[in-house]
Amino acid sequence: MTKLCKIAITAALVCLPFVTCKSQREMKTINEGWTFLKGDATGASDSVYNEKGWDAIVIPHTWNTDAYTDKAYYKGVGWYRKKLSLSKDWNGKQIFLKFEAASKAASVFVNGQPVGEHQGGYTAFTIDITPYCSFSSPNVIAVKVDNAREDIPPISGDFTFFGGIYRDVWVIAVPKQHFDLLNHGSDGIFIQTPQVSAKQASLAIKGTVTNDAAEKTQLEVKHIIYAPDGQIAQTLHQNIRLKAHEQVAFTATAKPIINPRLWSPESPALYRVETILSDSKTKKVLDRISNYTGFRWFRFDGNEGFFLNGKPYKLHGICRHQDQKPIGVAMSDEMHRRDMLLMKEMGANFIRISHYPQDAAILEQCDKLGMLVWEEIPIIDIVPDSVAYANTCELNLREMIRQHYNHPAIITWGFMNEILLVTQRRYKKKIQLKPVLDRTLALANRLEKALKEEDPYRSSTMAFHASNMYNEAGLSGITDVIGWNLYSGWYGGKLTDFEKFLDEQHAQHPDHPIIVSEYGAGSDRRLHSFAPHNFDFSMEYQQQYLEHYLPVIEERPYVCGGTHWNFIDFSSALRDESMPRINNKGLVYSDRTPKDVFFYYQALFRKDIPVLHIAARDWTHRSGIQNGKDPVIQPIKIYTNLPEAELFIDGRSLGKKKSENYTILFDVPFTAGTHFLRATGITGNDNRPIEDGISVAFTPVPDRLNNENLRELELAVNVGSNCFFTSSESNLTWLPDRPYEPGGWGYLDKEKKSEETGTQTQIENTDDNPLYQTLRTNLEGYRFDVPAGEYEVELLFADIFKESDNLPYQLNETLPHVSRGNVFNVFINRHLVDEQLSPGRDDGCFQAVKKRYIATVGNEGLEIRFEQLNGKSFLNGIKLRKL
Ligand code: GCB
Ligand code: CA
Repeated sequence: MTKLCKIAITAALVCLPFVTCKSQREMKTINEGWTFLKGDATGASDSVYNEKGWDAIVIPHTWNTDAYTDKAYYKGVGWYRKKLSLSKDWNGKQIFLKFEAASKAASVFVNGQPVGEHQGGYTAFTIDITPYCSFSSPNVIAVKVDNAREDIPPISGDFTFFGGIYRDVWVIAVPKQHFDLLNHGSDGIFIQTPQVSAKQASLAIKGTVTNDAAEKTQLEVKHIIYAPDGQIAQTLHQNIRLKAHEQVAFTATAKPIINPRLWSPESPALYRVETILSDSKTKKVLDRISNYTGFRWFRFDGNEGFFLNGKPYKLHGICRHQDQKPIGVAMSDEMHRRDMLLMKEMGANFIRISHYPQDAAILEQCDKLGMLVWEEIPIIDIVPDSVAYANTCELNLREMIRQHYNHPAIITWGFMNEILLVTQRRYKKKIQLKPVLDRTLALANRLEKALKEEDPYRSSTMAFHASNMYNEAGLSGITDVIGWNLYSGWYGGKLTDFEKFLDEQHAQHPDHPIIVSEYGAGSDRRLHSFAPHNFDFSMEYQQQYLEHYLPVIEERPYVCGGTHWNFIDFSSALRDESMPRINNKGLVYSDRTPKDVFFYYQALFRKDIPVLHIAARDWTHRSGIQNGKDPVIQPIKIYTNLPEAELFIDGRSLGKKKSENYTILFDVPFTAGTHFLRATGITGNDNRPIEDGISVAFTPVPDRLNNENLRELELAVNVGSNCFFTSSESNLTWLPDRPYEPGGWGYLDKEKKSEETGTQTQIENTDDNPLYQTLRTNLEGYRFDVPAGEYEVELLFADIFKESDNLPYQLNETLPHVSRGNVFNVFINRHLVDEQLSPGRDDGCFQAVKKRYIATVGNEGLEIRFEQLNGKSFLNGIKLRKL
């Protein structure tokens, strides 16, 4: 629901019980009863057209749920049609259609006539359709939408450019005299609060009145300012004369509001401004708009950080994309609101609405919940050599600002994200780079100017990647605030390079206010490690990474704050990695279930509630290698903002421990079976006991294999990886790889020639990507000291050795898979079981290949050996089962 809908409700309430609302603005959603065709079709805009083969759909709708499976998701044209009957009472009124978003471009037809066009997939647009309407028969609305346009941002980026009409569609009827509805998709009323202090606040209301009638008219504009408690604080009047078909702008300035209730994340007090248009003579109300506003002041400081209402504030932020698997961006307002509630619950006070303007429901929630906002338009990676593109950028920027102008939550507007990333990759030579830098700088300056023209009262922000070229090129001097997207310890470098970079930047440009506008690490619930490292996608590495980053941001006064990348696991069709098509840096999974690390943030961000969370939800079905009958010791982490906590397993205390950096680690002894973990603590303020509990199932894997423990065992090893991998298809856990020791099992590497390696490229033919993406090369073999008997041996292969660029995200189509000809013989206990095996040659590179062999074993144990014939030998996984 948008703010506009509330107006309709208010109007209805005010008019009860007289039921004479006719004269006022009426609006309703028209999301139902549409038909859709993926593709272009001649005649689809006509009023008479055979819709055979079209799908019946409702809005919100996207045609790109294919982006969760196909890298080459559909980009092109889609058509929507709907029959719309208009009430006879509306005859004589002005009729508008409002689309909250159609991605990327839309052409709208009413009864076969073109009525309007829009460029930009993330901003709303409104069209006056009055001259084309019929009040006696249904009107045919046809909309052609196109998400392939390259003259409209975004044209590059690590997310899916979903196509479709994916936000609400409204029909609006107003009397001939009304507030301007055609101002860049805004509601035409702009509220400013240029000067605010604890003592007093100024408030001005700007707008435009339109007379669509053929007669002159005399009107009155009244503004009623309601305090947060609902009491009228002030009423302002203005008289306006309009000639036939005239538009007149107005400004109303309120008397200073004394001792205003301030808006803040802790106390988001909202004032409401009702703007009413009525006929001076008859006093009949013609139009009415209601807007929330709030009083706050803020500043970004290069040395001291961010201040709100005079107080220093760390911006505890997150970035948010707008999709949810499997429905894509066709999300309901309730779903958007749920996300905001979750972020608030986590304790965030800031959101970077990235990389594009989002649903009105989001902004409305930001105001109400007290979430400061940076909102931006999607100019990403590179500026193309296109005048049309630059023009659309400016249009979309102005639209965003006008549409969301009245939200007190918004403190800064943004444009451009990592705009030199692809620029640098594509143009290596200075002579090639120069024209691109020139046009990037020109566009940035143009947008900054437009931004300040639109809104002199808010800041501007750009987000950069870790390159000094932004300083050298002069880009960092343009906006008020600089965002650094920093991934040291993820895409490369060490974790500590993060603070090094920040401190260097600050020393170089102490006057630049800095936000850490992105930082994050991928995580996949199927992967766990006690020795995590970057790019292993283990839940544990993400935790380790964030546990390093967050204190760095907290402890540096000059850092205004950070916006974690990303709140959700989101759709990025071009991305491969452990979960192809998904960027899994979320603090919550796609379905919004929090990851354990969510509670690290909550523990750190929230001072108002006790947080005590056993961080084992991401891994409730564990396994580990057991020596004899000894319990298996595994670390269990607690996230808490309490000074200390106690952990129990099956009622037995493991002691009390103090927290450090909002975490406590316990060594927990696990034996086979399901165990109950319980954590307890005492809150500091009121001495209240609190607790958390969770069941963990544990399946030990024997270190020494014998007839007894092999009976039910499926011994599976994730070769070449430090990670446990649990297949979501079979639930089987593949253990981290290890070297052979006499009496046990592991890989053979007498000459120390073998290497762990891996790829981020998707492996075809499997859902178990991470298992195949990690491997060991040049290994001699694998050995299991098993008793005599018959065994099934399974070997997993995927040849990953082809020319490939290891970009963080692939921006071009994948290169052809060229096998370099890795050929080897495979022996089991000296029997040649596979001669000249070459998974790459036979099945193609990046293909999962699974080979099973039956082996009869005597007293010598079981040994698999590889003999390299050409290139290298490799193994991605191994599994053993006694028959
Ligand atoms: C970035 C981009 C963002 C990506 C993110 C990532 O720097 O701004 O769009 O999704 O990194 O996960 O790589
Ligand atoms: Ca592996």
